[in-house]
Amino acid sequence: MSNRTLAIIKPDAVRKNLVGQIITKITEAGFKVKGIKMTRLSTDSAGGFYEVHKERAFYKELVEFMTSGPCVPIALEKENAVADFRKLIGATDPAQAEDGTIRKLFADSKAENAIHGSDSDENAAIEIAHFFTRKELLENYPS
Ligand code: FUP
Repeated sequence: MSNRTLAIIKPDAVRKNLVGQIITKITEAGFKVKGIKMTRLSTDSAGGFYEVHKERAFYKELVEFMTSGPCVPIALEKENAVADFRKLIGATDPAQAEDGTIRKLFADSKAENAIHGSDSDENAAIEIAHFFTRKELLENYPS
């Protein structure tokens, strides 16, 4: 699973009709789409996804936001995917993000920051499995 990462185009960006522009940025940066869907997370699913932040003050607000509308999870492949994707999306707080990054271009705040990217190869594998079965990934489609 190294060379893979999970992106989520978050509900704020879906509401703002930015799905196409964000996917274009991702593919222009050399990432290949291996799996993609639109889904609305349940409270259980969003809570589980962000389990590591359970004790944080922003957790409840984070789960409410992530369940507030549909999001678009995308399994991506590229050499050095995790690090390169985090560079492409920029800092958590868009005010701190570098020019040209997806969060700088499209995010409004630290809480509603347009896009998620896995932070390690191990988490990428876990997060891809959170959204996609093996059969839903490109290489497993019948040719
Ligand atoms: P990132 O890896 O950049 O997505 O950031 P974190 O894993 O630290 O945080 C996950 C999500 O929690 C962020 F995308 C937005 C939310 N968050 C807040 O709402 N407030 C904070 O102070 C930090 C994170």
